[in-house]
Amino acid sequence: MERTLILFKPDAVQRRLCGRLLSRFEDKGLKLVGMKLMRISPELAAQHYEAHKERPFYKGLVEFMTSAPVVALVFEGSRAVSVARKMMGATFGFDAESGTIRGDFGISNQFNLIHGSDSAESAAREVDLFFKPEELQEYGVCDEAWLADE
Ligand code: IDP
Ligand code: MG
Repeated sequence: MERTLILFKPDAVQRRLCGRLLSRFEDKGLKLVGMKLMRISPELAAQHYEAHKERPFYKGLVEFMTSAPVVALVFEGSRAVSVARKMMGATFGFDAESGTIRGDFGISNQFNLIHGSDSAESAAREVDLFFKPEELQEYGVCDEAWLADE
């Protein structure tokens, strides 16, 4: 079973979209194992986006991500990382397919509502950055056998 870190970015919280975004993940059958409303510090943003440090958009990205609260979530499920990435859609809202979160709710590039880990390795690193082990829940759900057949 795989885990992935999802962030509902400041624009999603400001636009009151969190409930609708969360519903999509619940509908898909991913299991919520961690969730909190939080403000990202500049230090955490720098760690999280370390790979983009040299990119021209980096400074604006850190300003955006620290500008207002986000919701951090951890979902667990079969192939959770790639399933969540498909649900998010392409990076830029104007480019993302309809039916995806970015494709359905936005048209901007920087303000693209959601972050999702891009590999199992990034997910492990990012879950660790955002959550203490005791903030993650291990529990069974009654329809698990019907949702994960491996
Ligand atoms: P991803 O979020 O789809 O994985 P990345 O390439 O990892 O996309 O970029 C991280 C974040 O940086 C994006 O979600 C977006 O908020 C921002 N970003 C990426 N490219 C640009 C750009 O060209 N202009 C402004 N912001 C960008
Ligand atoms: Mg990325």
